[in-house]
Amino acid sequence: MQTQTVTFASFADQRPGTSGLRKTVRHYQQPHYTESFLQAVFNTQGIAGKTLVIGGDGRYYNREAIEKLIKMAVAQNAKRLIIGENGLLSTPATSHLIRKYRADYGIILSASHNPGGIDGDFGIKFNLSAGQPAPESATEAVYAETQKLTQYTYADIGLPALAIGEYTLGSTQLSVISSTADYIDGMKKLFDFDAIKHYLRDHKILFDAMHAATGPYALALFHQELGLPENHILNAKPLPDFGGHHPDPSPDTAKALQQRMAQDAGIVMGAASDGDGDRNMVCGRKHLINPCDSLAIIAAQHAHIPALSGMKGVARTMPTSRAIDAVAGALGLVCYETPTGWKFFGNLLEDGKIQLCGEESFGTSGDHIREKDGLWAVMCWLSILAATGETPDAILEAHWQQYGRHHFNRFDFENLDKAQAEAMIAAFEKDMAKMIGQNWNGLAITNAGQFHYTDPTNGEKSANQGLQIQFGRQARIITRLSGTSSSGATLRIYCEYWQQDTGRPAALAGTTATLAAFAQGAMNIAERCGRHQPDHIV
Ligand code: G16
Repeated sequence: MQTQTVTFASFADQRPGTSGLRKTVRHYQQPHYTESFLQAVFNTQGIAGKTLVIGGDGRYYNREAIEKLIKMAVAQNAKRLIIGENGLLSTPATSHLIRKYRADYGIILSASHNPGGIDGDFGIKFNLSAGQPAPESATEAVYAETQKLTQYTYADIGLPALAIGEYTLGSTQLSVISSTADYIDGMKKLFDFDAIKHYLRDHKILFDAMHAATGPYALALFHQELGLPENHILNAKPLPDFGGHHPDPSPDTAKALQQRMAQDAGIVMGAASDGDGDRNMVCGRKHLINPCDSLAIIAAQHAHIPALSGMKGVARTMPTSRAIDAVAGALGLVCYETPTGWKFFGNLLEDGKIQLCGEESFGTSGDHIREKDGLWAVMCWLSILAATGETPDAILEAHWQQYGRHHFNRFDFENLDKAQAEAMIAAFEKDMAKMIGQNWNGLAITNAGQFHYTDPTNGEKSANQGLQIQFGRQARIITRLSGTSSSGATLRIYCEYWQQDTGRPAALAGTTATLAAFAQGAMNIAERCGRHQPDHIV
């Protein structure tokens, strides 16, 4: 086997964000850019003698990146590469496979919910041996490595088509496996398939795979295993540009789902997932189930979900509404609050402190893997529906009645000038201390400042994870800059307002929108960043 060593000038911009290194496809296509990041992962995690799981969400540039990865890993004597058929693996399936095959680590080629195609985004993230997203210590080590890296080696060989089979390349075993089989087997151990199958005989759901990684999994699970008619799974074929759509489950993007639900009154629940299958959106006929409420309801109803039997602890990210805290309080569960980023749940799950976790950005999962898992969340909902015979709307409304409603919305300002946005956040932080004790619209500000996190399992500290203004248990405003945008800066403002009696108008008219307007004014977004309105309200 011939190997080639390539020398290049190191890159300064390869610091991973909330979830891996996300850049535009064209940025990744620069000579040596992809290889530099991969080599930095190899150098910090090791490659000779290692077993890796490799998969991607099927987006544009996936195949090229996988081929580069294989050639580099072979030249550098990886022991075994486990790859999904045609290079396709959802993020939750990758986490499952890393655990199942006791791999040393995994590499996922995905920019998750970001748009795809040649003008879209690409991303690389890596997960450690328990299947969890690399923590900050590991991603910072990769970043430091990229700053000095000037060389990589690859094998000058032809590669087999990524069809299921075992191949030998140099001293590396290449195992191309079914993308779905192991994952579906795992699901069988977590849920009562017979009960759900029985329920789906008389009740129909609709699932939108958004032409992304989840399509083959949804067909295998809902159609082949659970008997849902095939035409109830929309956009099931993974496409490099996601069919020109934005693979981010939300009422704005899952249009096909909404149209079909409007046409067919027999559909009780709609669901969708994102580019790499880790996010989920669930809706009834009347309500979108806000992800914060969905998490709280899964916790409240966990007795109906075999995967969550014996649940002791739960966690949410800091911006996620406190709906789950109310449930945890009532059920005697411990509830943890982490920074944004699934990676922060990893140690809590690994340590057995939590069995359920989730976040506002449409992420929910349990302790079966170390990633969020869109299909798992849908299976939780199906378990609840099958056990109670209720509709999602009825379950949501009954939940609000019992625990009060935590109104929640996120207001996103996209593509801001990065320097301006950072200066605005810094100036706002300075002003915040003065806010404590002030009254606004009848609400007292009880706390204001940065959120810092100390991991309770190992004492690792993560500072400056977002600014929050607290109005006791009544309301919260949180703001931070996104760590997943590929260009400029995205400012997120998360607003939560708790209303105990949902039968009456809320005491704060406009609830979350009024809170957002307050934050916009306090931060002076119009003057500092030239924006008057958010681009998206989720
Ligand atoms: C990732 C993280 C999530 C986070 C989301 C948005 O998800 O795993 O924890 O909520 O990004 O992060 P940000 O607010 O920094 O943009 P995914 O599905 O994109 O990998």
